[in-house]
Amino acid sequence: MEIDLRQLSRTMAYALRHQPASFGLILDDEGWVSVDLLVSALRQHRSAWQQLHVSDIEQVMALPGKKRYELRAGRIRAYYGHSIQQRMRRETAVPPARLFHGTTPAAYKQICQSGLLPMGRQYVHLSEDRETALQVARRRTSQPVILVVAALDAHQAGIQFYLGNDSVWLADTIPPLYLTRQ
Ligand code: HQG
Repeated sequence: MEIDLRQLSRTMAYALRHQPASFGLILDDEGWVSVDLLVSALRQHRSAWQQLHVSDIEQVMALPGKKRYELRAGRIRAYYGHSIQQRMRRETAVPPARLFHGTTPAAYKQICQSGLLPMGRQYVHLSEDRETALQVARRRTSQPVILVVAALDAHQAGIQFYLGNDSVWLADTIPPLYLTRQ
């Protein structure tokens, strides 16, 4: 049976970002898990996936668009997006001068008060370019609000930034002082 790769990608996100325990998986402190164990868990998850193979996961990873998963030396992890309680350790890095965050008008009002918070995830998610931030915001609103983050200034003031993937950065809470609406 043909495997729906988008559905597979969504389920991989549940297993690798949100609910590993419900797939019988334990992530290490950087989010890695054996890809063979993930394949076994996914085979049991859906009857249409009984023949699932690691090549299907590789096809998900080769889909155009966001790079969500990293597969290396027999292990796989999500680059970003985690919501499980166990905090995933990410590599810290010096950010570029400016990063972007796309949000909704309602969230923006809150953000002006309390800054950018991780909310349901472990880290604040930032984009390298404005266009990506716009797409992130459009998931939730037809009236995107784009914030420019003075990332290097924030970093120099002691706020940690972490590598996500090539275009997504992760950070701890960012106070309003470093945010400008564009
Ligand atoms: C907002 C997707 C109220 C924040 C995307 C956002 C991204 C506040 C929402 C990745 C707030 C959290 C992450 C505050 C922030 N008060 N609201 N103080 N601070 N917010 O989904 O950045 O498709 O957890 O603006 O492309 O939207 O899943 O974060 O609107 O890269 O791979 O709270 O998820 O990638 O929402 O998206 P999210 P996000 P995937």
